[in-house]
Amino acid sequence: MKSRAALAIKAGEKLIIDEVDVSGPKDGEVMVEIKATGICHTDAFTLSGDDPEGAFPAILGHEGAGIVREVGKGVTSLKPGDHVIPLYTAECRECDYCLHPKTNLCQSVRETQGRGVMPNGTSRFSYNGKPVLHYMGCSTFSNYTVLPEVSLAKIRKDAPFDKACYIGCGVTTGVGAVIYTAKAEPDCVAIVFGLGGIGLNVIQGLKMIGAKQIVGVDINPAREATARQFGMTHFVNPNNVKGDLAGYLVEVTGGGADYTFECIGNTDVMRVALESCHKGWGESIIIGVAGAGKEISTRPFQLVTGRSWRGTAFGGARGRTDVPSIVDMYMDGRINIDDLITHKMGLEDINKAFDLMHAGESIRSVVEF
Ligand code: NAD
Ligand code: DAO
Ligand code: ZN
Ligand code: ZN
Repeated sequence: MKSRAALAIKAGEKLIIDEVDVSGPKDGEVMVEIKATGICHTDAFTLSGDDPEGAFPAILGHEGAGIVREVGKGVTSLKPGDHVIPLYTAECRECDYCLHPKTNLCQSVRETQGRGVMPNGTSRFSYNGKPVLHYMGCSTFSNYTVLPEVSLAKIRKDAPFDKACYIGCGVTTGVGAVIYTAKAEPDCVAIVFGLGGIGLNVIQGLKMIGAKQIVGVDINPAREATARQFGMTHFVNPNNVKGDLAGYLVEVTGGGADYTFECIGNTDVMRVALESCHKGWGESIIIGVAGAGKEISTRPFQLVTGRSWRGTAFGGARGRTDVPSIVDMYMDGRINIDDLITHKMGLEDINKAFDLMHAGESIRSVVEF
C-alpha cells in the first residue's frame, strides 16, 4: 500500500515528503496507522550524520501513537483497532535481558533493528522500487509502518494520540529515569542538567515522587519559567556562575545531590553532574547521548568516595508493561504533557520542527497525520 512519509535520503539533508510503498506485516509483525509523532533530539542526531548507527535512506521517527490496522501470522497480543505506542526498546518477556530484573534492554530484535530491517532481515518500505530502511524499529514519520509485535505497547483508547505519542520517548525517558532507573526517594535532592524535552520530564518525575529540592541547570534562560512550572525549585545558568560549577552546585544543594541527571549529551557536563553528587551516596544518571567517539572522565577518587555513574535508555522502562502505566499517569493528571507540546503541524511542515528544535524555540513539536 501507499503511505505518506518523510524520507531521510542522506545525512545532513532536509526530509523529503512523498508517498512510499509499505508491504503488509509478515509473521509476528503488525501494521500500524500512525496518528501522531513527536520529533525528538535523537531524530535530529541521526539526521545530522553524527549517529554511528545512522543508515540511509531511512524513515526516521520513534515517538508515535496510532492504531493497529493489520496483524501478521502468529500475533496474539494485538488485534486491528487496538491503540498502540511503538517501542524502540522492545519487550519480548523471554530473552535473558527481559528475564533479568536489572535491565529493560530486551535483545530479541536488537540486531536487525540496528541494521534498519525487520527480524527476517528485510525492510517493509520502498521508494521508487528501492528498499528504504526502518529506524529504531519504529519509523513513525510514515503514516503506515510495520513493527514486530514485541515492539508495541497496547494503550487505553481514550488517550489522545497527539499527547500519547510523546510517551513513546521523551516522557517515559525522563519520568522513567526517576522512577525506574534511579528509584529516587521522596525528600531527595536532585540536579537536572538540560531543561529540554527530556530534562523537563525528569523534573516532573521528581516533583511527582516528592523530591525536596530540584535544581535545574541550563544555558538557555528561557527554560527557567517552564521548568519552575513543572516543579524546579532553583535555577542555575552556568554562564552566570564564576569558577567551578560543580563546587557551586554542591554549595546550593548543601553538600551535593542525591541524584543528578544529565539530559544534554555533553561529556563535560557529565563530569560536572558526577562531581556535584553527594559524597558517599550520590548517583549520577546519564540520559544524554554524546557524539561518536566522545569519552567521559573524572578523577577515580570521585568514585572511591561513593559517587556513582549510571546510564539509562528509555528511562529503564519495560515498554509493554510500563508504558500503559505512564499513559494512566497522564490521564489521571499526575503528569503534564499538554504544556510541553509547544508546536503542532502537518507532515508537510516536519522540517520546520527540526528548525524550531535547533533554535531552542520548541520543547516538543508533534506532527499529526
Ligand atoms: P533538547 O535539545 O530539547 O534539550 C537540551 C537542553 O540542554 C536545552 O535546553 C539546552 O539549552 C541545554 N544545554 C545545552 N548545552 C548545555 C550546557 N552546556 N549546559 C547546560 N545546558 C545546556 O534535547 P532533549 O530532547 O531534551 O534530549 C536531551 C538528550 O537526551 C539528547 O542527547 C538526546 O539524544 C538524549 N535522549 C536520550 C534518551 C535515552 O533513552 N537515554 C532518550 C531520548 C533522548
Ligand atoms: O544495545 O540493547 C541495546 C540498546 C541500545 C539502544 C539504547 C537507546 C539509547 C537511547 C537513544 C535515544 C533514544 C531516543
Ligand atoms: Zn527520542
Ligand atoms: Zn526480551
